[in-house]
Amino acid sequence: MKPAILGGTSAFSEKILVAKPSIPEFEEVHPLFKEIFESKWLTNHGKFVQELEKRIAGYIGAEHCALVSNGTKALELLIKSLDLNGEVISTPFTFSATIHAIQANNLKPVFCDINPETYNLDESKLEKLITDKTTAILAVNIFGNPVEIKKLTDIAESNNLKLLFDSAHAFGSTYLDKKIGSFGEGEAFSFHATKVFTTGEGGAVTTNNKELSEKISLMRNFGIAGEEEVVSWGTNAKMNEFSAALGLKALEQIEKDIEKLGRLNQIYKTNLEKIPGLKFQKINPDGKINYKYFTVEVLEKEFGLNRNQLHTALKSDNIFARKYFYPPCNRFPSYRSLESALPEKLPNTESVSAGILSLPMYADLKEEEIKKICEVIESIHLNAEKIKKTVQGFLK
Ligand code: T4K
Repeated sequence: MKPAILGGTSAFSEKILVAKPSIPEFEEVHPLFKEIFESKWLTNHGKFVQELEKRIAGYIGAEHCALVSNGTKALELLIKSLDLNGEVISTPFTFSATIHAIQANNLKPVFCDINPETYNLDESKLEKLITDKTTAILAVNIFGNPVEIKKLTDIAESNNLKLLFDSAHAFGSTYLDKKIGSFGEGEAFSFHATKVFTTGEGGAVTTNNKELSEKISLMRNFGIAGEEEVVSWGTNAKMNEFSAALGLKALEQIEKDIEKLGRLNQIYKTNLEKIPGLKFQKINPDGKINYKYFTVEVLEKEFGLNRNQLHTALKSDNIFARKYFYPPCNRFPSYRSLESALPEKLPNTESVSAGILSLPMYADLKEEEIKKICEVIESIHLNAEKIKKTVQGFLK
């Protein structure tokens, strides 16, 4: 196989994108949508939102679930509900929303470096960052990989800090045989189109803390407790009925999807592990992931090309991988002046972020398509020298 970047025929006639939503058949959601059209009840904590909250809490094994309009609002409201002040320690190797949510609450993010194998917060570096201003740790289960929850809980407890989780990627993942979603003070999920379980746009905070959940439920609806009662600060972060209806049907297929993604993950691994210079994320041995992301770290010396060159070469073959997450949040203009944002202090974040590539992964992806993607990657590796010359000049 000749890579398309060197003039070969493109491996795919149509674009293979990094994600594609896994949604039920239209016929399955149609009766629910019809009911919404007939009842004309579209939003404001309708019947489908209430039902989905119950079902998600049941699926996760958390006592409470508050649905919201997206994962960013879930994070913002979770943080807000804890009445924090000062500094919150988190990871720079995440989607922008994690750190923006800290900033949106007028708190100062403090970046802690990641473990270079798991890509999660390195808890052994965390304690040194705790000051008398620290009030919370916001850990991210990156690519669905559970963080060291037990160790983080111990650190949080012994330092009197709140522990909360950005579990946007981790719906359906488990830690010590328990679903992610009921650890710490609370966990924030995203149900965006790119996630393993989607409501189009959507999100949730799950928790075992009744008071917290009630607070969030109020805040997502302007703080309104009754017709003439606004009891707290609030915003509009409500989920609508169409999203909830879609979610009710999507939830029925989640375990099947995770099983399928697990098989696809294995096919990627089997076909890629023989290629030098591709490193895989190490999964927490106490956890199980939902397999929604498949990432490789490109080690330039062994692979022959760097991540950017591979990313460009794949595009010629109609494979649209993504650099999740590059640049890391510590390099964003809003955060780079922070003392903890200095790249020298975050060597693992910097190197993982420079080498990481998310390959296409979704339940509808066919096994043959994955095998073909792997063949393309192998042929790119075998032609690395020629490709390097071709892309030189327009890529670092
Ligand atoms: N915390 C973490 C750790 C997160 O990763 C995220 C979101 C959040 C918090 C915040 O949750 P939300 O507020 O978003 O609910 C995407 C998503 O927009 C974002 O939800 C996600 N993380 C992030 C990792 O990825 P982009 O800018 O890469 O998305 P986009 O539009 O380029 O889509 C990626 C691919 O998905 C496309 O190539 C095609 C496919 N796609 C996308 C959409 C929107 C579809 O097939 N259908 C669609 O409707 O950010």
